[in-house]
Amino acid sequence: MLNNVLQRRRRSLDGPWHVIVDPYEMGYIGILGDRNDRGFFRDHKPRHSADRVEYDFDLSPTLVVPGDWNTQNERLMYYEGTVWYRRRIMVAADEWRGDRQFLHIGAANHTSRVFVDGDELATHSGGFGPYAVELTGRLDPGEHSIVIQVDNRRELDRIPALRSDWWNFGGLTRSVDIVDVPETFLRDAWLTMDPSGRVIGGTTVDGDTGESVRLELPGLGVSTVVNGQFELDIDPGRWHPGTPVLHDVVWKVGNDEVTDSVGFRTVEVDGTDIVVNGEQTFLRGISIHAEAPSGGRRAHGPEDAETLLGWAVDLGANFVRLAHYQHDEHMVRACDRLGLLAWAELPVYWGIAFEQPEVLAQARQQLDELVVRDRSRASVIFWSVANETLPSPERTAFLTDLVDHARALDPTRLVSAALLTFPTGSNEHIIDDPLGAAVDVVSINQYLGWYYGDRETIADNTWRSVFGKPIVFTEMGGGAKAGHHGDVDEIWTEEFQADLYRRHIEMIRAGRSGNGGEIAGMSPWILKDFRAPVRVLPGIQDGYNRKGLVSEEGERKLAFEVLQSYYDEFSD
Ligand code: GCB
Repeated sequence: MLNNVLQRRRRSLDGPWHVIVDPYEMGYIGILGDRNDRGFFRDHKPRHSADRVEYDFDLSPTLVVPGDWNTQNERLMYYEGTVWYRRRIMVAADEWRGDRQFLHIGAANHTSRVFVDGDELATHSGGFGPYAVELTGRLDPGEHSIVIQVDNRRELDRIPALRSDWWNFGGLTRSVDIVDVPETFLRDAWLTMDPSGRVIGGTTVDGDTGESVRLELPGLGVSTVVNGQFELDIDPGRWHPGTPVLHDVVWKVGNDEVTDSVGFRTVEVDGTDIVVNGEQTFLRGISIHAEAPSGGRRAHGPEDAETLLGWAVDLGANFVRLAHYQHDEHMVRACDRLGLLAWAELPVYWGIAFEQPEVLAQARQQLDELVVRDRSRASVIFWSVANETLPSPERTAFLTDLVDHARALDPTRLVSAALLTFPTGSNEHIIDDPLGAAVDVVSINQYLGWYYGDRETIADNTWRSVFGKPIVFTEMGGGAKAGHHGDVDEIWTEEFQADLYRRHIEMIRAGRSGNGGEIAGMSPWILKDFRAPVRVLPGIQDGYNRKGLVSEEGERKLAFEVLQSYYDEFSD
């Protein structure tokens, strides 16, 4: 674990890497089982005319990092397996200012192994979490080989598992850097506000743990020594959705210094209300996948984040659901700047092997990485541990464990999971999924008028839970192909989708918390059309889930305006 990486001195390894596609994984075991000679991670190449080396990174094609491999090479669009990435770096005599270096990988989907100069150093599971590998002592002046094996196979015991309604983009999908730090440095340093308005924080020092940590918030006149978990006696102005206030923060230990920009707000639940900074706040949201504003590739970096979230701001949203996995750190940092509340989620999605303890360990590890990376972000108000999981004793025990784990890591935020709902044959819906007892907010995905139920009578539906907690519709909606116009009854037209939104909004208006109901927010499905191999209808879907309010190239559909005019009714 190494957080605040974007604020640190680092050498970027972004750009082209040579790659070898290896569906049979021979590069790991060696063609004769002689991995130490012939494994690709050795980064050899034929050096003379009789040399028996059967691979050569230098002559192999390149892929750009960060980026998925699927959209960079047509032949890899559907590829699921191993790709070997190789980058050679020249280290100058005066390259490093610090004593220690770490290779930091923003995300590698799904399982990856790191090799430096032929030595295997680390394995990491989980396609959306960051990790760091210490390279201290390995990067002396001269040339070095960095090889990363990335494998995106879908497996029953992975998270996510075998099926999902999004593209299984493989590769080094986020930035790769070498982070340069002093002998003693801050692995982790965070600040946040708890529901009672206390500013709390924590630090983890690596190196000389006897060194004291200084925390400065110059704008608030704070300069103090802190250690481990602490509380600050200050009353900062509040970060609020729509009016975000961020404070400069400086952390120092020994020769290490790292900066941050942090906002403070409270979030809690009061009966069926969600309360932010003491104000009942209806979540006017939209769900977002990590797919770029254009080109149908995996999103990464600050520009993609600004564009996607800019659309959410135009929509009048105060909330975004970052579905269905951990998004890029740039997304939550942009939410902080733009004043958007955010829901952060783990890819515990359809068909997880809940009975396997190793799978639970993997989920906990992904949760650790997410919380450690993002717990200073005022925008993030939810940790979501799952999406659409079929109730069973094993599933509820597994997810309750994760809920408890999230609270133990961070007691200041709300914990939830997007629950499945089923057609009931009636307009009255009572949510009694046992997981509702464990979470703070009962979040549900429902597709009235799309997968089931009568479109004309959507507005007559009522929603309650047996838990007396806020209900948030984490999904609702339906598909339309941008530019496809027709009658409201004609499926896939923009008119049909817009009508669906109008009717859902009518239902939500009547069922809102504070208005006789329990609905405290919504994040319809979804901002933008996104790639999904299960969406095969020719001429309409062509490999895209069409429930976006904008097309895969950003053209707005009619439903965008429908939702926008509802969100415009809110005065804040
Ligand atoms: C869902 C899933 C989401 C799908 C969506 C759909 O319930 O949570 O991942 O993409 O429905 O379009 O069916």
